[in-house]
Amino acid sequence: MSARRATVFQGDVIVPNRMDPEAAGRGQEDQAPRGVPGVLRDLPWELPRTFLGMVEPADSFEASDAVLLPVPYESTTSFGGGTRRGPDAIVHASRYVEIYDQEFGCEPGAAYHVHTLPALELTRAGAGPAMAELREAYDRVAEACADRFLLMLGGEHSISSPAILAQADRLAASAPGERLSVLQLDAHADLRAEYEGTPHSHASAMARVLDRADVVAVGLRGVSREEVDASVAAGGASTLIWADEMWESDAWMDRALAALGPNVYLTFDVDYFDPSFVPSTGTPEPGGGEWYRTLRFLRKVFAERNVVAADIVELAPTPGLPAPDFLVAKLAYKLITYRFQDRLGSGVR
Ligand SMILES: [Mn+2]
Repeated sequence: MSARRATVFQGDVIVPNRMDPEAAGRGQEDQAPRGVPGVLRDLPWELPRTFLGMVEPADSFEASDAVLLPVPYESTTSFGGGTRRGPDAIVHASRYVEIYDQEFGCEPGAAYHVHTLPALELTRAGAGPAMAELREAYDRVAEACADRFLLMLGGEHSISSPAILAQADRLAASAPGERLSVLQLDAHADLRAEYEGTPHSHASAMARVLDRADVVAVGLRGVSREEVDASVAAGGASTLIWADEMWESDAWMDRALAALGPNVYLTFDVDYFDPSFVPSTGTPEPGGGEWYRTLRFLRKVFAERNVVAADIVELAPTPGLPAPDFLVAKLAYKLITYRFQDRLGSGVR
């Protein structure tokens, strides 16, 4: 797997470095984009529409260490819409993320292979049928993935519940008695019993899983009284870590880690970030997480726990504003890198 090199990212206009002999489609035997005959392989083709713009071999899924599942589902977003376009924006922006990572002093994208699945188009017959359809699809994808790292890209946060319940069932089948922990990075608790008449709302995503998994929510700052009551009633199954306590010290990191069991599902709602970092989301709340401290925490979580699967949800791309898309693409790259950090060097720069 060879990594692609420097690219230029200029507002909405994206200019791959066409002079780079290592860029995809630049005449190397194994670098022709899929479907392009050998005699045309040295034309200046765009980067493949895959995560990180990597050329996918014919046996891409079998050869993969991580699998991306785009689920552009949107129906219950309450304030601003547009999460339907999230997965596409993430994959698109990821093609221009620098492969070299100074945190590890290497090119992690060359140490593992990521397979990008096509997007799942869920039924529009209503939230209930759509979530049932997702559960069935997710079960089959997770089964096919076996121990590959499955990262789902949303879409709105309601898609997390079927995925979490599927992973809770998989854990229970392989390790009877083990309870899954959910690490939720989010401005919102999503613990409403139902919202706007449906129990399948993005605002109820975690209420759906509380009786099957412990939920540790980090970065909260837009929470209702009812949700605080639901958390108290859930006892040890629900841990709330407020955004304002995260500003005071890093003690919250240990508190969050201590509340997580050995097997963790990570659900990352991008409204966790301060809107100065990610304004492109349906329900932006001031006072959220920032980049480096969040990465430090995530690296610890992946080092100290078995992260069985993850999702990134609620990116609603803003036309003409590529920075949030780029941030979330880089976040996805970081998550996969942290998952495989054991394979990488000592991190010497
Ligand atoms: Mn949220």
